[in-house]
Amino acid sequence: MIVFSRIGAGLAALAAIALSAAFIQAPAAAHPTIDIAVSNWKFVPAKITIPLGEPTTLRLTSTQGVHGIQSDDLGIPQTTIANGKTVTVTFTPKKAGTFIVHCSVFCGSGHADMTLTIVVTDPPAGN
Ligand SMILES: [Cu+2]
Repeated sequence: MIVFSRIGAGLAALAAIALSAAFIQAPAAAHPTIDIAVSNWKFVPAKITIPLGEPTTLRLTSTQGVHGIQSDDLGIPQTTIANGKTVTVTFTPKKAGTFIVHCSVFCGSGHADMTLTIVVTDPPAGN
């Protein structure tokens, strides 16, 4: 009987995790999400513009090869994008400017030139 009740508790915990995951996904749509296709050896689009101080979500899908992004300046943690997978990363830029983000996972001959340019714009006065 003890074993059965433990299994029951385990299932309840799993159900709770599944429910909270469903709730976490809903608000993610509230701020801008930018889709980026990743392949050998490019990010498409190669340049994006985002507002200063606003949470931004990048949804990166690799259609070829394993790649990554990471930026200390922008607060993007090391994020690996496996072949055929989609990963999302959310960050809030704290500095305006143009940031060249290199692919952060060695991916072959085009790796050194594989960059994503992120332009962070200060919102116009009055906004
Ligand atoms: Cu690379």
